Amino acid sequence: MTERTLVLLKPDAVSRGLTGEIIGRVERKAGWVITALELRTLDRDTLATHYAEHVGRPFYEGLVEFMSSGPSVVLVVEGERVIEGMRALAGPTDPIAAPPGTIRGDFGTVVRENLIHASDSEKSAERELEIFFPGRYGRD
Ligand code: IDP
Ligand code: MG
Repeated sequence: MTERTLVLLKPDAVSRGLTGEIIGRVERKAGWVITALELRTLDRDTLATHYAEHVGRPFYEGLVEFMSSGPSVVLVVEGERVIEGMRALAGPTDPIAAPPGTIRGDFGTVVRENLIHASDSEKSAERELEIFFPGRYGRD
């Protein structure tokens, strides 16, 4: 089934010069298409909405500090089972537990600076696309 997902290449991926490497992996998945791509520094309000489920958790302040510390690359990716597929490409949240071959497993060490965000469900994708591109992807 063709789907659409919201992907963020986090500030560590941008500052370490890994965006080309990561975008290349997305582009090489057959049939997947990048339909939006933008360098954007995320503000606290946007992050509070995006990470609403984590507000108040012990790691939340550090997460927002990190996520607003420099530009991210905001992407929309479309294609066959792309929501599940992007999560698989990214790997589990903890980069040390993430298998080699995944983006987090290949390039990360600490949980906070794990390089990439990808929507975790159809519902999250719809919600997050509206946060980052309001009005653009409303129900057809
Ligand atoms: P996900 O990005 O794999 O969906 P979530 O649990 O939704 O993981 O957490 C969102 C982000 O918050 C993670 O990608 C990571 O950057 C950060 N994070 C999650 N748990 C921790 C933690 O225990 N310490 C520090 N940062 C964390
Ligand atoms: Mg999550």
